[in-house]
Amino acid sequence: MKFESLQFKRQGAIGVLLLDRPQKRNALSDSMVEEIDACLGAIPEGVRALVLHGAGKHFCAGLDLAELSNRSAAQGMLHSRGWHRVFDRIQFGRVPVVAVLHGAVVGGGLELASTAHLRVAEAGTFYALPEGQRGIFVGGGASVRVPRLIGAARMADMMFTGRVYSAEEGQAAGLSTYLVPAGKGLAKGIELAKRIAGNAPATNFALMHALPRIAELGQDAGLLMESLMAGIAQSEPEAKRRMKDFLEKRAAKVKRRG
Ligand code: 1HE
Repeated sequence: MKFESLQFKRQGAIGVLLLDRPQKRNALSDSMVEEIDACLGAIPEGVRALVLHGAGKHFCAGLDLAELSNRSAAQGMLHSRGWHRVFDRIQFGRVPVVAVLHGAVVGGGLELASTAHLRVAEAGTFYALPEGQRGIFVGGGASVRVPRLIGAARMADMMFTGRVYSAEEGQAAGLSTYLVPAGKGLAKGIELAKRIAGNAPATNFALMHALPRIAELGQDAGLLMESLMAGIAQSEPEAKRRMKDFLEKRAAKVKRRG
């Protein structure tokens, strides 16, 4: 796959997608968002997990502000809906995505990061939603996805005051679930993606497509949907094989850490 502002590389069952516009801090131009869409549509069949990271000093500086210029309200709404479509395709696509974050993860960059299923942050990562200071509002799904990670109150604080979260604060608040030393993010992301790629497909499907929906449901409907998903997953031959492997002492036990 050949792109202007992205690079896609395959490493066996893992795809590695690099935002590759470092001279503009990987700011998301319209063409770059279109390329992300095209890349998602062309993920090779055997790829079972994706790592998303950024070239240069930062993960992503958000919307390309040079393209914001003279949009009408209607054009702005359509533009935002375009991001929603592509970002939904990441969150509810075929393969789980691990985002590896470093440097700035700001504005649309945080919106992009929050579509991923796991976030690994390097020391030195910082998070902000400067839309508040730029006189605009988020438009790439942040008001839906970011409160689910850190709560609406923290997101509102970021936008009201321009508050910047450090890597450590982001980890404590829930923006990332892994915090690693600077320069170690990609290796950690690939390690996690390999682990994810080794899961049964039905389990990954349930985690990507059922869990976030169940989490939004009331108890009755949520529990019913859980039962449906559980019944489907456990009836897969892959699940039966894995259970048999454990019972016949061929599978690893859960081990205490350290
Ligand atoms: C950009 C952008 C951009 C950098 N659009 N060109 N996002 C923001 O408000 C964040 C704006 N960016 C920054 O605060 C800083 O650039 C960074 C903290 C990300 C990086 O700082 P630094 O010192 O490494 O780089 P720089 O010198 O500021 O930028 C290098 C070049 O990238 C420079 O261009 P040049 O031609 O002068 O070399 C910058 O203009 C350019 N650049 N960020 C366009 N974002 C769907 S709604 C989503 C709404 C949003 O995302 S709003 C938040 C936008």
